[in-house]
Amino acid sequence: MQKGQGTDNRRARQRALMIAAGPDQADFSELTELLRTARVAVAGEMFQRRAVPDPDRYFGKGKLAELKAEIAARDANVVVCDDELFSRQERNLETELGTPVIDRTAVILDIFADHAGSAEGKLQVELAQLEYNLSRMRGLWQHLERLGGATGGGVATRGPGETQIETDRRLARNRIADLRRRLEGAKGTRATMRAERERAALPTVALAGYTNAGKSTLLNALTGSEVEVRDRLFHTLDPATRSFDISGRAYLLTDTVGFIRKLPHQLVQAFGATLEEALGADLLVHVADASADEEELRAMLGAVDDVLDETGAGDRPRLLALNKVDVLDAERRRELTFRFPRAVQVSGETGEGLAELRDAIEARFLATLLPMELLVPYADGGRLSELHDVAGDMEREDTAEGVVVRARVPASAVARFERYAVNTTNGSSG
Ligand SMILES: Nc1nc2c(ncn2[C@@H]2O[C@H](COP(=O)(O)OP(=O)(O)OP(=O)(O)O)[C@@H](O)[C@H]2O)c(=O)[nH]1
Ligand SMILES: [Mg+2]
Repeated sequence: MQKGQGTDNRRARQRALMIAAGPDQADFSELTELLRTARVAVAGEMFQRRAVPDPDRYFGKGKLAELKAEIAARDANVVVCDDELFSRQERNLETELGTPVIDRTAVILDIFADHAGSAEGKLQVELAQLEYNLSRMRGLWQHLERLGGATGGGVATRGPGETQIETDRRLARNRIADLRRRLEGAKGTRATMRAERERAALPTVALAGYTNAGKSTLLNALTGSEVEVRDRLFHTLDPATRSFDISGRAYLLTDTVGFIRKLPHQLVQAFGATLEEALGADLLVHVADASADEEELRAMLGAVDDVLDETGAGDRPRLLALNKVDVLDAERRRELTFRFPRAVQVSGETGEGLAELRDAIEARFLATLLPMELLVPYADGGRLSELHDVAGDMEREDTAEGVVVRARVPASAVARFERYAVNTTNGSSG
């Protein structure tokens, strides 16, 4: 997965000083991980306690002088802020410090750009980066330069060329429109693939969760496949779908991009279509890293819920899988059982709890079937075998108008049979 040697050397030369401001002491561990993933060295950190960051300079005046001294003392050559900065804050900071300043969003976008594999993933990341740059009045030249990968810093830093900004903005808007059109096209292809899957009538399960929670590891453990697993953030960007069996019924399982706190909204938007597609599954398995401490676990669960809500998947039937329990002692496991009584404790690494996870997936899936009563005219008799494929066993009765059937239909297939419905009751549970 190594990029060119040049990329690594360039990144290795970047030494970041991390900054944050807010009412509570910042935890820099996640930003450290993000920078590690982006292959940027960490030279130090600085936090200022204040109710809200300064709207013009992020830090207060005095703290800025301190920061400047720290940059020199630690031999840092880039400042990375753990919040998304206004472009005004970023510009002023760069002027006062004489060092490139980037924010958390830029780092995440950079990692996504580096990890995107599929053609669609690349388009999505490019769209997100352009919108981010456009909103910060950065030039397109810089964007193109980064795509070419020839020069520039490891993570995107501002350069000269501000004078060209207007032309660039127009070019950027054209490029954005072009990317949107191409992504629409990709969406059409996916819709066709989904229609095929629906005809195949397989129930779908999607793994969602915080980055590095172990989604790909679980996908591999459940399906016996070999999706790549790495201890780095946002390793998986493109949904990977595999099939597996529970009690003789085949399911499709999809691995999705990881979430993170303060996930850049440009990315949520750009990945919206693929996420929507994956998260429209019959069941979402929310995978969480249970080896995290209590506070971190709560924050990660909340961040995932937020993104699920944002993508409109908040109301899908959901199952919580607490992963990595192999590293927990009995007491912590009991605490987790008490706090999350409906969750399954599992380890993708050791295979512990996988049987329970399969049972829970099956039980949840069966509970999402909607009981339907249909009247299928004899002329449409062919639809009955189609229904049988999706619904399994069903009761049928021949009447003068046609066949009356009572069946339990997967939510994803309801639309296909709705026009025959005579008496549908909504029996789903969440
Ligand atoms: N101890 C332990 N480690 C695990 C377990 N599952 C995954 N890991 C480790 O956690 C790290 C991340 O695993 P992945 O499966 O790549 O996580 P992911 O959720 O797919 O991550 P992204 O694709 O980056 O969002 C790897 O180093 C795994 O080896 C587990 O059950 N126990
Ligand atoms: Mg993954």
